[in-house]
Amino acid sequence: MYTQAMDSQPKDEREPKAVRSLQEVELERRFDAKIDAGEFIEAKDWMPEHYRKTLLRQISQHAHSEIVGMLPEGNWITRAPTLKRKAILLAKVQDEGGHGLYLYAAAETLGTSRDEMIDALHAGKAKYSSIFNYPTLTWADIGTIGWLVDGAAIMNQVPICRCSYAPYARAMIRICREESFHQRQGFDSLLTMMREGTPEQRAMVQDAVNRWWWPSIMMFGPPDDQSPNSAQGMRWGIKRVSNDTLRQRFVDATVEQAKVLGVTLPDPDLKWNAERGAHDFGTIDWAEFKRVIAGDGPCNRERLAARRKAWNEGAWVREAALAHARKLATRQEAA
Ligand code: BYC
Repeated sequence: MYTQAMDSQPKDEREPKAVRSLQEVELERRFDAKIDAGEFIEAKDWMPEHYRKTLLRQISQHAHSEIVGMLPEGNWITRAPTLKRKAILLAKVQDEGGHGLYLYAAAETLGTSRDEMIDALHAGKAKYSSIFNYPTLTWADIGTIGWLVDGAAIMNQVPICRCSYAPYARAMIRICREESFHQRQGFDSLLTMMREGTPEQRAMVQDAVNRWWWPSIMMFGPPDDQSPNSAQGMRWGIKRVSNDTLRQRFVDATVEQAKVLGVTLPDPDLKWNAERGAHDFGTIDWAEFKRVIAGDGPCNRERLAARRKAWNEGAWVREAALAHARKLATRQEAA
């Protein structure tokens, strides 16, 4: 019989089950028909084990990315140049914490607890976005993250609002609304520096763009022909648009925005191709991408150490909240 319990799963999530009952074949046929009809799957609906595990993999990675993503920007909250920028940055980092929570909650509907996901992150077993393993060296990095990293995130995440798994799609609708504010505040911060700043500030923006451009376009994941999860993810409507198509859309949109800002994107091969109706761009260093997602990027160790420290130091808060909830429940029972 179908179960959502983790301990009954085959070790390799890409491995199809060898023997299936007739009942399971029929359930899968109905599931496929729902997907083909563009219907949503809810948490209580039957789903193939591989669908559940694929979603869990993607949503937990996404949740961890939001939480780890708070760190590079959080480093600058105490050093924001004005009260206005500090308030904006605080709000943005808090939003990211909220996005992580929506996403952990969506992943929990698939049968894995938040504690299990967090343990996997802290043990170095769970992935999070490559982009958060790069350092934030100057204030211009904060604007650049908003412009490029949140810009890439929106490009990737808007199609996920139509993901076939309804709890994830609902979480993404809320997240995307906030991401567009994140992107605009980043662009606005850079525009202020470029238009009203000193030559040193303008050079700082260009330097930040030089460092963040290539990691930002890596965020969309490996090229389509080297993306092992894409075909099945697209078949199931988890992924709606391919890695390379999203990357191309992002490059095309960003080139125009870079002109408004007055910065140069650090790619001598970037040029309009009239035949394709899109920009050609240079070769991405996929060896660097693989190193970073394997744990050997500039800040991987620092990021995980910061998360583990925050988790350990927050233990007393979790214990106090649980004790308080237990006390309230006892009082309510007695009343
Ligand atoms: N970093 O077969 P593929 C944010 C992995 S949050 C690390 O194409 P898939 C933000 C991939 O997981 C940004 N790993 O996979 C937050 C797979 O490994 P596994 C996060 C990556 O799932 C705060 C392998 O490479 N956004 O934007 O079909 C502030 C092969 O890839 C990356 C999301 O998570 C990467 N960049 O497609 C500001 C969105 N790329 O799992 C901003 C949701 C690939 O087989 N996720 N890998 O071991 C997705 O849309 C998809 O999961 C991906 C990858 C496009 C990322």
